[in-house]
Amino acid sequence: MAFQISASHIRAVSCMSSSMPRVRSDFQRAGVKFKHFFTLGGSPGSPQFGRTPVASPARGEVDAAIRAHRFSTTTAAGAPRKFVQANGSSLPRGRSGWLGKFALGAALGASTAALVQSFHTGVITAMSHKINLGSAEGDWKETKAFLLSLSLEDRRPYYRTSGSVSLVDIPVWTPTAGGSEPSRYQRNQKLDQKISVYSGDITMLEIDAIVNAANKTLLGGGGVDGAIHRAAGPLLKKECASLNGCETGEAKITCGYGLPAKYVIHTVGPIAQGGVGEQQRRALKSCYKNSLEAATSNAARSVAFPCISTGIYGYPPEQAVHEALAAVREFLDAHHDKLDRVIFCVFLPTDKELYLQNLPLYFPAETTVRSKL
Ligand code: AR6
Repeated sequence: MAFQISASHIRAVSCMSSSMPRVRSDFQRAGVKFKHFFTLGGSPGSPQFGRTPVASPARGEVDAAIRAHRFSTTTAAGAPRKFVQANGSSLPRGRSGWLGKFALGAALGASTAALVQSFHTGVITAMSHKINLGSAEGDWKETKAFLLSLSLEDRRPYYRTSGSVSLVDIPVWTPTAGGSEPSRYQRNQKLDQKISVYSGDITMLEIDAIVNAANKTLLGGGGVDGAIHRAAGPLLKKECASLNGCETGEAKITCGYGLPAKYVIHTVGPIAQGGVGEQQRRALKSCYKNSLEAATSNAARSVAFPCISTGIYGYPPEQAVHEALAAVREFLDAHHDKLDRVIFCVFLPTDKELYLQNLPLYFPAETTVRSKL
């Protein structure tokens, strides 16, 4: 099945609309060439359908697709919500749909913005046919650029997880009066709405960034690292392979690919099986601080942490919790305007207890001032 938009199609449409010169210049400003040619291989239902362009769009055209998508100032009533599933199954609205929309829009004298929207929707649709997050064959750079150009809603059809948990469904932690120990920090009201403790699988979180407790190779492993790589799909490993590893305490950021999280921040915790000394403590705190720095420098406003180093790397959880809470508190004190939410994602009930017990030491409730009278 072949599909072509050529200058003659555009000319035909231009006869019907006096606004066409403006449309043409808008397209050109958006970086869209007038002789786009998308020929998609396979037939609907076949594994090749839409994934093997006979004439693959050049990189510049992919960039144009992304620029065109960003160019839009409307939120496209009627824009496709679901193009293609991450497993490659097909979509409710096809190429003929957008061509029809394009021609009809022109015939009815629709606004330039609506025409541009229809056009870029078509370009994005064509690009979406190339995305297969279950295969290691794809170009991770192209896929990353495409996924990061999408709105949250448009990215949802690409999730490879069986579900997702949205930020609005993760309750904010309510500061409570601490136990017998005095708080280590002053109350800071600006931070009260920014902390959550979430019990469950970090790969399900539909937030800006999740943190991975990785190893120095960044090529995957067991524990939470394995879970993240499985859910994201093989392109995550491809991008990780380009990063030249990561030192203990450092952090590097990648796309989330098939995850509901837009980004994955990979950090390498200290190995503490031989005991915890000052070096391990500092390295663990750096993991949290550097991960938050990676998040904020990529405009990620919601970040979830697993309990770094406390699994395979053997850091005692009852000590690790203090490094985690102190690092997050200190970062938020300095940069609270750059983050909306930091989520401590706990997998074990014992870790949940530890966080709930210790949070008041770092994020205290208002201290009750007793009257001396
Ligand atoms: N969601 C949230 N937390 C999880 C999940 C999950 N899906 N799975 C495990 N955890 P670990 P480490 C918790 O061992 O100690 C890997 O092989 C788990 O209960 O994943 O930093 C890497 O490649 C624990 O609380 O990470 C490294 O070689 C926490 O995640 C090495 O393990 C961290 O446990 C890193 O070891």
